[in-house]
Amino acid sequence: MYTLYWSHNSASIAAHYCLEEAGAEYDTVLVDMAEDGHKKPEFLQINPAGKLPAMRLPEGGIVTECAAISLLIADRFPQADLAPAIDDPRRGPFLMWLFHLNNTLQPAMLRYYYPDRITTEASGIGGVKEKAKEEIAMLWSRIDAHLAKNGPYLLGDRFSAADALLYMLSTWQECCPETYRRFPSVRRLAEKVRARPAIARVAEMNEVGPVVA
Ligand SMILES: N[C@@H](CCC(=O)N[C@@H](CS)C(=O)NCC(=O)O)C(=O)O
Repeated sequence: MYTLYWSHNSASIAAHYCLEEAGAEYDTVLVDMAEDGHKKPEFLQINPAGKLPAMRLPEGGIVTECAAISLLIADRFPQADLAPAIDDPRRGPFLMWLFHLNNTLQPAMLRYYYPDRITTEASGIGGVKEKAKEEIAMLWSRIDAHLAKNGPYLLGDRFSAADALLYMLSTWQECCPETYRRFPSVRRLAEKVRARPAIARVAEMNEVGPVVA
């Protein structure tokens, strides 16, 4: 049995989407970020970084990082078709998008949400947030152009775990107001992903509403 440590609408949701899509046997432990559950000693024993998500494996041991968990689940449940196989020509683009989203877009978002980690100057906070917003919009516009040309999914007509991650990020809109109105191909992908029954179940549990412009 897998155990996912999660909090509403945090980065745990991408991992959660994959577990549910895969039909994996798993249970969940709510680590309520609104109550600083991720900074409590019980959780720090699970992930000393104090971040979500974390997942306990059936064989023991913990994996953190939402993209790593997504890829692990995709690899362990190949019948769910969450990732192209290792020798599939789309494997490279799949990894590229998964890493790009987790390693470039998501950190820009984290700079917006945690600006005090970027500067020691209180007066610099506003500038850090503005710069992060600019970068996020630029990254969405590149992704949108790719999807307009090659979509509806990141890999064309094939859904993958990278789309689930993209969908999660597209719902974090305080850092990019009106993402769906500004980036219609991102919106099209989000609508298709949100319509998947497994994704809808997890989205509802996380209180993520339907896609609206
Ligand atoms: N690179 C990590 C980032 C995880 C992360 O920053 N999660 C946020 C929630 S969305 C968190 O736990 N923040 C608490 C903190 O950084 O103190 C991942 O992709 O899983």
